[in-house]
Amino acid sequence: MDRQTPQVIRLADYRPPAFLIDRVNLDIRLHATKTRIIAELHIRANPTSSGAGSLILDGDELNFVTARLDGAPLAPDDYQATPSSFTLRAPPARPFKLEIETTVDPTANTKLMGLYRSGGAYCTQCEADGFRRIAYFLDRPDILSVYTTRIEADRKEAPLLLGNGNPGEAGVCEGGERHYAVWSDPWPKPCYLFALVAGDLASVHQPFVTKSGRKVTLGLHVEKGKEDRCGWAMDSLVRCMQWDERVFGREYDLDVFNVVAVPDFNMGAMENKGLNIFNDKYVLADKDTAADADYANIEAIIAHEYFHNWTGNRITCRDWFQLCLKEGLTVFRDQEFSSDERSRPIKRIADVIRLRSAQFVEDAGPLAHPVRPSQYREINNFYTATVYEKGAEIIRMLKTLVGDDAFARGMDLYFERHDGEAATVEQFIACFAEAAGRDLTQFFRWYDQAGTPLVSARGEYDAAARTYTLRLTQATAPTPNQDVKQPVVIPVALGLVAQDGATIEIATDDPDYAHGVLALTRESQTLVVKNVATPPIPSLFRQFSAPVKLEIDLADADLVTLLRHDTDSFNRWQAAQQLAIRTLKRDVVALRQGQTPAGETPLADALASIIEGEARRDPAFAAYLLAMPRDNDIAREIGHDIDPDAIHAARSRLRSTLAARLAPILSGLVADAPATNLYSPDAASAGRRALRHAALYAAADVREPAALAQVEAFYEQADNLTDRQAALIALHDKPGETRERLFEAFEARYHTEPLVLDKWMALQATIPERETLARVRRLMAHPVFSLSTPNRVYALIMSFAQGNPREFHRPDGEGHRFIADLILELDARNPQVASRLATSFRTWKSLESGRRGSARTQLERLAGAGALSRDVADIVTRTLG
Ligand code: B3K
Ligand code: ZN
Repeated sequence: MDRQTPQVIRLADYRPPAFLIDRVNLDIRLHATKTRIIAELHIRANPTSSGAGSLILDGDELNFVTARLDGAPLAPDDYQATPSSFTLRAPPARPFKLEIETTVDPTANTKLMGLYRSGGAYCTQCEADGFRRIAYFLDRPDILSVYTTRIEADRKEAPLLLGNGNPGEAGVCEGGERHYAVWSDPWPKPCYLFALVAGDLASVHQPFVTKSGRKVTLGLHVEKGKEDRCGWAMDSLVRCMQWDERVFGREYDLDVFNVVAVPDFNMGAMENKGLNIFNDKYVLADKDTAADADYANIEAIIAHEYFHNWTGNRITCRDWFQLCLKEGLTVFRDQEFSSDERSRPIKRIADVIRLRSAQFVEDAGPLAHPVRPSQYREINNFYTATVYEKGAEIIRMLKTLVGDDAFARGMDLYFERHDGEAATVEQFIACFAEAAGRDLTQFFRWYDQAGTPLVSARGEYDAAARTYTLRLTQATAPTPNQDVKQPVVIPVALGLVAQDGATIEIATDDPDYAHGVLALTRESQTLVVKNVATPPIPSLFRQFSAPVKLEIDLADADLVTLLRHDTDSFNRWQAAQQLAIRTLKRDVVALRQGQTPAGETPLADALASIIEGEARRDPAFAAYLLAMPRDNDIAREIGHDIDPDAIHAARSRLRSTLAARLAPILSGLVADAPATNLYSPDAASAGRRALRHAALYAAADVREPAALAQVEAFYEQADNLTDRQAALIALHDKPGETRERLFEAFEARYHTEPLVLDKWMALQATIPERETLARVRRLMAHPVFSLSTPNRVYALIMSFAQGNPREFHRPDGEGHRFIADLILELDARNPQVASRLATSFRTWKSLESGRRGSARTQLERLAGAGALSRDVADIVTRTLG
């Protein structure tokens, strides 16, 4: 196969497997460079599929040793084995047992897919197609098998042996140096959920009793010496297990649940049955090494992986096109858990910021794809914000449209009907159509159609008739391979606010309106509201009821009214953002015409008048009101002809304007210094810290020596990482001695903590200054940095490429060249990490022409480079478009 144009796999070509594998018995003898795997596969022809023919198993970089059929060695003519496949030419018609022995080298495995080593331990990652790097198999999610795994290893090197399912027999091997453990998983599962861990790790255990009385031992396994950083993850695990019982009626189904933290991991974590494997960044936490955001992430990701036990594991995906079936739904579930545990309004704002910054950008560029793609070249490139975050938004809209009760009935039906199956999105949606008694055909377009719909709204008030007429239209721009778009079903949660801030009741005969939500199903629709006594201000998409862009012509004064009085907290925050974006857009235009931007904004007075009250009412919300759109957000809102320098200058100007107006009001909040030794990671405490940090950030902008000294004092008094990091953030774009001194102090304090130095590197990589590229190059030589550890690459290199638009898109093209060089270097080592880095070019078409040219040069250079991985080749080809 030509590596530059990998083969396209299409949803339309799906066929049920010709063979089934009911049982898998694995015997894995771990060795640093030559691990031996004997896989005993119990195979039969699939009765629902016609014409079996030869059996072709997938492999990837496997060393074949021997094969036996029903206990007898195979003759050379009976089979063919290569590193990437095993073919049994004439499989028996009756069920048969195929034993194949292979060897792999886990130490040489730098791709971190299949069996590899991390921090001295052995671990695995099989999703999406890593199991074939361990054993020849039908590596597709619709092959469900019951697994037994015997793991054997050196006793000293790996005293702890973990597998899927429940622990069974264990003992010492002959000679006494090696030992083994047998693990049995009673639940049929696809091979992407297979896992093993073997190593010398520290373990923390806790008992858990499910609501029906099953006794479960929860285990957390981490690098030795880190056991006292497991408390938060364990607490989160217990809470999410109870929540899933309460809210979705889902109970755990094994005797043990193990979570292992490893330092080398391509993404966040993996939901292997009964044995979740995590990037250690999402497990370890104490007040000195994890920030508030880390605590929130750990809670969410522990829950996400645990929730997969039902949405993903008990019910899995028929094929990889259905990825959103488990991912979108599980993200929705973890978002709901965090909302219930923390603050629903704050969680919604955080999730929408993330959706817009990752998914809207993806959906507006060359990598746009439907939530359920219809084709792919490399499935690992489809673990995207679209599949995950937009996938979750679709579930949220479904709940809004059918109502809470029908949604709950639909979920119950789905669990009952499809337990133990590999399902499709159609089957999932059918459960809700049935539960709600509703035709969801049009709703299904959300899965098939890429692009963010643009909703335009125009309101008209008729004083004589006392009616308010709202005209809404929807349109979705063409995306790759999809020129024509159909209207989708858009739930518009809305309210009307009077000029004095009072709520106006909505009285309408419109059949598409119910309980505060208008279902916009056509290209254009009109809602007529009666008995409206004064001209209203529409508050649309409350709680961000649909993943769309809204275009509405509101006066600044109307936005200020919404900011002050809307009963919907999301739209209050949205009004502040909108006011900021207006100012920023205007100032970017001025700057590009060589004028000095005004910087003035109605937002300053509006915030000044409410911020003290908000700070008392909900500090976390006040902090969000004060947080201005970041450079990338502004670029996304402008959308074309992007000049990152002008955007940064406009933002700096707005920041100064707001700081000058608000710093005096906020100064009391910084002075109100944190009491020592009282750190608590709960959401309310984190919210109070976030507000104090917003105040510190504003204070730092005033920039007198006294202001800088205040930040430094704050750093020195801090008793936790969150506060220390906030001081660095406040000074991060304030060149000078104070900044460098704080960065040095931070490094000295944390030189033995790579995960904390990741934050230190990420902050430096995002300094919006021309010297940053040189700084990043210097940091690559820092003892903690390594291109082999994904966390280090994400912290330093990815932060530069995706969090520092001024420097990545330098006018001299050096930022683009630097990242392209690294993509090539990383690709040889770890294609998944390289391909994630390559997505940094996805906004290139929206840049102004000079920068666009240098991005194109580098993309073409990458496209022309020989021996690219399928992962990077796919991203580069699609990005060039
Ligand atoms: N299911 C895994 C992601 C696997 C990524 C494969 N490239 C983690 C998660 O979404 O829970
Ligand atoms: Zn997931």
